Amino acid sequence: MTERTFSIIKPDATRRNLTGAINAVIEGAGLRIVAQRRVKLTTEQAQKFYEVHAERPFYGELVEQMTAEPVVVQVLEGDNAVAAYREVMGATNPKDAADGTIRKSFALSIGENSVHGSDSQDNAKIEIAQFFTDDQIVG
Ligand code: IDP
Repeated sequence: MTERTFSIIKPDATRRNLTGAINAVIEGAGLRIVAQRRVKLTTEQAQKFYEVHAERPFYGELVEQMTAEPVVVQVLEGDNAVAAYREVMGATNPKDAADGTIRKSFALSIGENSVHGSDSQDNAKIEIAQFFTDDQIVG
């Protein structure tokens, strides 16, 4: 089933000029980049995006990391895109990530782990709507 998911190429990756390398892995996995924009998140945007983690000890550090440098926000489209992207991203902690995944190849640590991907179709819709209007997504 064709669906869409939301992706962020995080500051640790944009800082190291890895946008193209990560996009090559995304496209190699059969996902199409149907919207993409480079943006510097405000503290308010990052806090809102990660508000489910507001009570976690790493929340402050996470918001700081996500606002330190520009990010690339994306909409990805493909068969079972949510699950397909989670698989190619790899585990949250790069030490646990499988070979060939984005996090295994590029992540620096559990916090600076190079990419975000929605964890459900419902969250994908919510996250996409935070950054893109329907007419900005060209499938
Ligand atoms: P996910 O990005 O694989 O879905 P989540 O558990 O939803 O993982 O966590 C969101 C983000 O919070 C992670 O991608 C990572 O950047 C950060 N994070 C998660 N756990 C830790 C931690 O234990 N220390 C520091 N940062 C963390």
